[in-house]
Amino acid sequence: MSYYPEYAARFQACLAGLQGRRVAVIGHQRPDGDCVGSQVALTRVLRARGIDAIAINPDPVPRRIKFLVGDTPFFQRDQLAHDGRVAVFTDCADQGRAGDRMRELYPEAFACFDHHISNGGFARHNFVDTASAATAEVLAGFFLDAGLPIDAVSAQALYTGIMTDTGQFRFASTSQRVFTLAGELLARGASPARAGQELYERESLGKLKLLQHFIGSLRLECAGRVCIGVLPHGIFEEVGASVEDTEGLVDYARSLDGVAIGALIEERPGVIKASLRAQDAVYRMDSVAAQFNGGGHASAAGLNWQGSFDEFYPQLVAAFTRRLGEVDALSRS
Ligand SMILES: [Mn+2]
Repeated sequence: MSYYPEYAARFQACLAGLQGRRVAVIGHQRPDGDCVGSQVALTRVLRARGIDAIAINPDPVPRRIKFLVGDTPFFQRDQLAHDGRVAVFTDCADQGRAGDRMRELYPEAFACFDHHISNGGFARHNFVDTASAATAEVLAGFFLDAGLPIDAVSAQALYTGIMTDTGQFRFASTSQRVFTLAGELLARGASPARAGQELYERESLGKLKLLQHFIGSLRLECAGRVCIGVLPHGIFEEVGASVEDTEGLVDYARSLDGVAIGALIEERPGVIKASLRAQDAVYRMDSVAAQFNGGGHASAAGLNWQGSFDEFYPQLVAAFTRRLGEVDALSRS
């Protein structure tokens, strides 16, 4: 059984290129389960081959996914000075996703493992499989294809990455390969119960209050096909939540019956951050986000935009209106 035969030779060449080098496995800002899970597993697999690898993130590992790290050497950007390591990126659509300060430390990207449609191939060795649900899925398949041992910590990390990026095995990207690989990871020590408990049964009161506020802010646009919620500046302090508590909120906007696109807008001083989620890849959230300097997947994308909420909101609704019109035209033709 081979999961990613088309990448096997190039993956071996990449591994050979890392042998004897010191490696930094780098994830993106505001890391999620797929990012951290992929970093943990890749770092451990490289270390098992005698490679001096460590994982580095621009932001702290969120509370609920800390359990994935185990005894993996995992650092935050500011804990490290320039150390001449070879940079390998996971789950980053572009080098900027890891932040400008990371680029100062690691200007050259040796390799990148990813599944974002907006990834243009910024590394020397690019492994970007946009048909995959998660970077953790790509890595699990690569490791199994190459016969590399996956220990229990890595199995849990990869399983959790797949679980979170598939929306708990619900999204359209949830393929037969996803389930087969998940089964292989269970056989190597991953616990679905542990992942479910840590991710979904440990909410903070602040998170639920943030959710309450977000639900209260929801408004329907585009004849009920778009639902948008807003987190105003200062809300995190007001309810006692942290930035990482926004994870999953946008799914509530999309979950309304009849809604094709859900959005979360976060107001910050001078900057608007937005997360866009569509019911179907046909809506191309990555290209809507790109109109505001963002990117991501066809059904899940994000952006950071310089400006005020009052400038941004009508432009976003207009972009959604245009996109819905294009999709309607496609389905008529
Ligand atoms: Mn991912």
